[in-house]
Amino acid sequence: MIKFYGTSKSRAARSLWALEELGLKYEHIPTEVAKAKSPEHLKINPNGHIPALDDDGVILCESMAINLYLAEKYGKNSLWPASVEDHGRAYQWSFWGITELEGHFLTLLSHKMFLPPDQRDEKKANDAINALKAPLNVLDAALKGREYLLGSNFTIADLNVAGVLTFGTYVKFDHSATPALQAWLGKCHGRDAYKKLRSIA
Ligand SMILES: N[C@@H](CCC(=O)N[C@@H](CS)C(=O)NCC(=O)O)C(=O)O
Repeated sequence: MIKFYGTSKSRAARSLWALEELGLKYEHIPTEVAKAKSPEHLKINPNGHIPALDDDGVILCESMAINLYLAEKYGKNSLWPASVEDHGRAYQWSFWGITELEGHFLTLLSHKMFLPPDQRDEKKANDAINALKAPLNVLDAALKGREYLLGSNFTIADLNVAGVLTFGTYVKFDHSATPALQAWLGKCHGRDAYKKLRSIA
């Protein structure tokens, strides 16, 4: 039995997306960000964060690790690529998403919507937008002339990177300067499993 902890209004969204893509049955415990450090949740993830997964006693934290695990275990004919070389590329893009993009998006969101208005700094928001230009151009170049990051199929590499780019949707991030990225992101976010997240706590 799979138990999943975390809400769709957090980084847990990307793992809920993976669970939905894979069509897995799971018990959803919608632990909110504010409850991530509760004594009950610390027993599941001692770091005090969401998401967390309990797959029949295999307890994992870290959204990217959860997704790569789920894809490899349950997605051999769907999200998980066939070759070892493409496993390497899936790891690369997943880690790239959280190291090259995520921090800048969080800074942007903090100064556009999370912080109380009097603590928001427009310059920090603009610096984050500028810092995102180089990695987003890298992604755009990688997507030119191909449907998805690893070729013609949507895989966990796409889900993990598009999952990080979900942050941008909160502030209607303008991707028009990177058309290949924009077209690819539209396809990823147009998937039924992604759209289902709206109806999940
Ligand atoms: N690297 C972790 C980050 C997890 C994380 O920081 N989650 C936030 C919610 S988006 C959280 O639990 N915050 C609550 C807290 O730190 O108290 C992952 O990707 O799973």
